[in-house]
Order: sequence, then C-alpha cells, then structure tokens
Amino acid sequence: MTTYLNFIDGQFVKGSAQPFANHFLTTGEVIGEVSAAGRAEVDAAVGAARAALKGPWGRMPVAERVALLRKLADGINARFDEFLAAEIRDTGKPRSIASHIDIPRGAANFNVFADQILTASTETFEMATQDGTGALNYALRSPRGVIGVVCPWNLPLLLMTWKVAPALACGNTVVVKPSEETPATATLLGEVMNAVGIPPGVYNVVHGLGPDAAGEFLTSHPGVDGITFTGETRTGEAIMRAAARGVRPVSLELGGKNAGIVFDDADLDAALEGIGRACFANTGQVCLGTERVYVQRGIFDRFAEGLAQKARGYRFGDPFDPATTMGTVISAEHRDKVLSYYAKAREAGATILAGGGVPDMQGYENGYWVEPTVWTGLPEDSAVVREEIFGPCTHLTPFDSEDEVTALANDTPYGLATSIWTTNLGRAHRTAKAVDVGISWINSWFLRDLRTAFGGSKASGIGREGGVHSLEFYTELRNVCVKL
Ligand code: NAD
Ligand code: 6OD
Repeated sequence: MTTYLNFIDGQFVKGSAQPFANHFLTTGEVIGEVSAAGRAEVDAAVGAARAALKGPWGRMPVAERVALLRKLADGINARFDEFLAAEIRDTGKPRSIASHIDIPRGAANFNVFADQILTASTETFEMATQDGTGALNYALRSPRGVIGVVCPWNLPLLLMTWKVAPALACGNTVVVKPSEETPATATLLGEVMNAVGIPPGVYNVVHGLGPDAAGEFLTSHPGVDGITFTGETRTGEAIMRAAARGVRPVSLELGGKNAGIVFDDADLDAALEGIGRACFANTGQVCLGTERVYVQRGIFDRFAEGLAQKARGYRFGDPFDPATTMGTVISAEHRDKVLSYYAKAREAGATILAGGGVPDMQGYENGYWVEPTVWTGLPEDSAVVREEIFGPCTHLTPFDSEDEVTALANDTPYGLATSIWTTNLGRAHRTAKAVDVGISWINSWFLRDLRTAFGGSKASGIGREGGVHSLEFYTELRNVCVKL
C-alpha cells in the first residue's frame, strides 16, 4: 500500500482532509491511500510558493533555471521505470502508451521550455518626441508569481509538466492539484525536484478532490496569481468564476467533441490507422480524439468495415504486459458514464458495427473495462453524436461535399481539434481553415511540435499554450518608456 502525501516547501506532509483510496483499475483492488489536503495545507503550499519567489529562485539567473529544468528532464529519465510503473498503476493504460508517450513527454516538456526561455525576446519601439530627443520603449517579462495548476487524469505527468515546465522556466512557482484519480507521478516528481536542487517551495503538490476541496481551495485562494487548468468544460467554468475574484488570468484547456474527416481520395490504410488511434488510443480518453467521424459516401462502407476491424483488434489485459493494447477506463464511475452512452446509442437505434458492451475479462472481472465501439445511423442531434463521452467509441456519418462536412464538423459547441484525411492539397487546406478548432491535423493525428500554439476555441478553452504562447501566459509583459 502506497500513501500519497502532499509535497509542500520541499517536504512530504500529511493532509488534514479525509484520505481516500487509490485503486488498481485492472483489478479494482485498493493499492494506496491519498492523504488529502485541507485548507491548512493549501494555505501552506501557497505560502511556501510565495516565499520561494523571494528566495534564491526569485534571484536566479535564467541560465541557472534552465540548467535545473534540464536536470529535471534527466531526473525523470533516470527514474523512467518508476515513473512508468506509477503512471500505469494509476491509469491502467498499457505500457506501450505510457512508455512511448506519457513519460518521455513528461521529461521532454522540461527540455522544450528550457530551450524556449533561452530564446525569449521582447519588443522595442523607438519614438519621436516634440523636443527632438526621442524616446525608447522596451518591454520586460516578469514571472506572474504563484501559479495554480489543476490537472486531469488521462495523461497525468504529460499534462502536468506541460504547465509546470513553462511556469518554472519563466521564474514562477507552482502549486499543483493533480487529479484525485492519479496522484502518483506528481508526488514522485517532488522527489526529483529535491534531488536536482530545485529550492523548496518552488514546486508544491496538494492532493484531493475538486469542489469544496483542495481544487477549489487552490483556485479560490487569493495568494494564487494565475490559474492554468486542463479538464472538463463545466469545471473550467467554475474555475473561471473563482479566478474572477481578484481578476486573475486563466488558461483553460477543456473538453471537445472532435470531428475526423475522411475524403474519398484519402490513403485509406493511413486514414484507418490514424483515425483508429484517434478513436481508441488510451481507451478513448484523449481530449483530441475523434468521437464523430465524417466519411465521404463513396468510401463509407469500406472505411466503416476497416474501423470496425481495428476496434475488434485490441487486446485487453494487464497493462504491464507488453502484449496488452487496451486498458481500462479511469474509474467505475467513468465506465458507467461511457456505458450509459452505449445504452443511449442502442435505444436510439444505432447500427453497432463493433463493440457496444464490456469484454469478457476472466481473471479481471472487477476491472473497469469497456469495448471499443463503432456506431453509425444516428441523427446529428443525438446525445451520442453531440456530447463528449471520453471513451473508446465513435459514430460514423457519410457526407457528400466539402461544404456539407465543414458545416457538420462545426455544428458543436466545442472547438478543440480535427483530423482531416485527403490527398488533395487544396481541399486539405480549405477544410483546415473552415473548421473552427484550435488544432487541425492533416493526414495525421496527435503529431506534436511543442513550439506550436495549443488550445481550443468555443467551449474547448481560452488561451493558447506551447512555445512562446506559454511564455505569454506565464509572464506579465511590462512596458518601460525611456525619454532619451
Ligand atoms: P475534471 O474537470 O473533472 O477534473 C480536472 C481537475 O479539476 C481534477 O484535478 C479535479 O479534481 C479538479 N476539479 C474539479 N472540480 C473543481 C472545482 N470546482 N474547482 C477546482 N478544481 C476542480 O476533468 P477530468 O475528468 O479529470 O478530465 C477529463 C476532461 O478533461 C475531459 O473533458 C477532457 O476533454 C478534458 N481534457 C482536456 C484537454 C485539453 O487539452 N483541452 C486535455 C486533457 C483532458
Ligand atoms: O500534447 C499536449 O501538449 C497536450 N496538451 C495534449 C492533450 C491531450 C489531451 O488529452
């Protein structure tokens, strides 16, 4: 049994709120306990973060901060297997995903933002003055201060370091509230912080639930200068309300109901591989995934059969077994939510091309399994086609023209991502421009260059992170005007 403690001012400390159990999702067994932070620990964490701004961290030259960020990346890589095991135990995701995506990106985020801060620059403007001497404006970037980082459970280390790395690169301090479902890697990162010499108070972790608990205590804390959040749209709204008090900036990466678009001239095998991953990878628990796919009529039947085959091809099992390609979903509650949509699809008369239920898992009967599922035949206004399910499932709809498919793709309150498949260059660019999302992939999916702008439009978020966009959120830009 592991106990996950809060990490405050460089020390692992117990929380004063009600502790709760941590489960191994594959078997449903309790494998740990999370020591939840109460208001007192959140106060202490924010206080430590504020004090650290005035200590050696606040005075540290950027080159030294950069060296520490690189040591953090090395520190994660040096303990790769521990991070890997912790992430797999918390999420139930297969080793192949955690070892290729979660942990390497957890380390890479620190190196990328170390590079980014070294090349950061600001603007200058020369101006004329009436007396002829002129003036010069230049801008300074200062850290915002204490950043509250509230994270989801689907890619825990990756999404947490995606925020922590740029925040630290810019000289801020952070208080992280990991998802209650996935406390492990944020806690382990505390050990790495100490080992590489990050000063106490720069990185703090408070565990616990969201509403009326550690999450809300943190986001409503007056000592927090900015909040960066990844999670559901409805939670984002609550966080925005909390941030309104004191007029604090927020960066929100929220939910989606992303469309995949496959034109009849696409490379069919490549489209099936890419869209297959977009629908089912990480048991469908990726905000960028495609839960509705529009396929041009001429290739609809072939594509539908190919995607159904992909869905049937997954191998469930122990996530530590390298042969396993699909794990559980995150919790019993989330399994029930996903299965409620499977029931809605049946009741609404969907044609089920694959899956639609739970797999027969002898030996793992108490795990939180759901089958990868492909439906067709539902109207666009059905709940399954409109609402974010966040499971390994997708609905296929045929279309005839470019105009029709962009209208279908845009008919959603969300605007996170799309994945477009075609060999026609003009059509690819036209469609990417017409679909109202923050991130469009053409003939690919989840191909990431971390210097690019990342974020959603409409109900999928506010702001952009990645590259210089992260630096913009994690710093305050201040103009200095010098009369010459
Ligand atoms: P969630 O919103 O339920 O929880 C996210 C975090 O917010 C957790 O740490 C939770 O404890 C905390 N929280 C909940 N209520 C709170 C409150 N009132 N105040 C402060 N904190 C609160 O999301 P989740 O279920 O963990 O993650 C899945 C969701 O995240 C999906 O909607 C998915 O699309 C979205 N997501 C978006 C992105 C993106 O980049 N846009 C990335 C990953 C996940
Ligand atoms: O790749 C990233 O930086 C990122 N934020 C991915 C988000 C994935 C959502 O589940």
